[in-house]
Amino acid sequence: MPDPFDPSPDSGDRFTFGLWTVGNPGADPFGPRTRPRIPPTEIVAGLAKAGAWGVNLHDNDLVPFDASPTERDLLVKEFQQALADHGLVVPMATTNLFSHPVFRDGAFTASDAAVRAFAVRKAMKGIELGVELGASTVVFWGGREGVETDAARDCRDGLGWYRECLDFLCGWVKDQGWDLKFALEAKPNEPRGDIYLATTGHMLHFIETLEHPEMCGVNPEVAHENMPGLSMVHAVGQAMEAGKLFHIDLNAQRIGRYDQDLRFGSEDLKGAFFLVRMLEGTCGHPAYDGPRHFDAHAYRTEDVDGVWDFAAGCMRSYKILVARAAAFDADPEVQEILEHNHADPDGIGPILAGFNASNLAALEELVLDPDSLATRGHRYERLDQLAMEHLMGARS
Ligand code: DIG
Ligand code: MN
Ligand code: MN
Repeated sequence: MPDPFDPSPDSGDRFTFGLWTVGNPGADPFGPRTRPRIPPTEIVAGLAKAGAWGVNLHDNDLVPFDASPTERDLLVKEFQQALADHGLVVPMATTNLFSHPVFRDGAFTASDAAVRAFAVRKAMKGIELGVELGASTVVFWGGREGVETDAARDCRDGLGWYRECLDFLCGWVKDQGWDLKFALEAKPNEPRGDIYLATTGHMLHFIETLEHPEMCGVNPEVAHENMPGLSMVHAVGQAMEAGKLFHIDLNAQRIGRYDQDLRFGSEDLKGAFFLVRMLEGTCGHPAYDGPRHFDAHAYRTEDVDGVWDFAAGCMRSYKILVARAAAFDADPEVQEILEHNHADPDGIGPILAGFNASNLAALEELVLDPDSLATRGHRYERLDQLAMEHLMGARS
C-alpha cells in the first residue's frame, strides 16, 4: 500500500527545490562546508527519486560566474539531458545578484551606475538561461539591495534605480516576446544591514509603481516574513487576494533569528498548517496554482543521506498538513462555528458593499446596540482547539 504522504508528481504534487537547497554543502559564516558538493545532474536524479516535480536554479548554480560560452553551453546541455532522463521540469529561474563582490553595494540599487548596468546584463543572461530551460517564472531576490548605513544613499534613490532596472528588464522580456512572470522576493535584512522592500507588503506596493505591474508579483518566503515576527499567512493572503502570488518559498524559521531556511514545518507548525490550508484552498477561497517550492536546506550537521531526509521531510510534512487542513475544514463542528459567526440574518453585509443613496439610507436606519453586539460569543477557543487537535492527530 503506497504511503499517502509520499510525494508523487503523477498524482498532482508540484514540489520543487532549488539546486542551491539540496546542493547546500553546509558552510556557514563560522565554518566551511561539511558535505561534498552534489553536481547539478546528480541533484536532478536525487530530486526525481525523492518525488519532486521540478528543480529551480540561480544562473551560477549551474554555470560558474567566469564560465566561457562554450563551457556554459556544455553545462546546460548536460543539465537538460538529466532533466529529460529523470522527467523533471524547471518552472522557475533566478539570477545570483549577490555573491560576486561586484554586488557588495547592491545590484539594481548600487550607487555605481556601471554596477547597475552589469547587474541588468547578468539578469538578462539569467533570464535567457531560464527560458532555455523552460522556466515561466523569474524570481528576483534583492539580497544586496540595501545598506549598512543610510549615509550611503537616500533610499528614494535606491528605490528609483530598483524600479528603473526592473522596468528595463520587463521591457526587454516583452520585446523578446516571452510570456514570463517576475516574482519579487522580500527579506528585511541579511546579508545587508537593512534590505530595501523588507516585506511582501512593501513589495506589493512597489509593484504597483512599476511600468509593467501586470508582469510582476511576489515570491513570499516563510523565513523572511517570520524573521521580523510577521505572519506569513497574512502576507500570502494579501498576495493571493491581489492576484500576485506568483511563486512561494516554503521553509521554517524561529522568530528573531538569522535566516535559518529550515525544513518546512519544522518550527511554527501551526503557522505552516494555516499556510497550507490557504494554499490548498480547503477554507473555501481559491487555491494557489503554482509550484510548492522549498527554499530551505538541511542542518549543517547532516551528511548527504541527511540532505535527502531533509527533502523528504519537506514534502511529507506539506502533504500531512494538506490532509490535516482538509479534515479541519470538513469537520462539521468547525463548519457550524464558522457558519454561525459569518451568519448575516438581517442582510447587513451588502449595505457596505458599495456607497449609494439606498445603502446610505439603509445604514442610517439600522438599529445597532453596541452593548448587545459586544456580548456575542465567537467560540474561537473551541475553534482553535479543534485546529490544534486536527494538527496533533487527535481528531480526524
Ligand atoms: C533566498 O531566500 C533567495 C535566493 O535563494 C533566491 O534568489 C530566491 C529563490 O527562491 N530565494
Ligand atoms: Mn531565506
Ligand atoms: Mn527564498
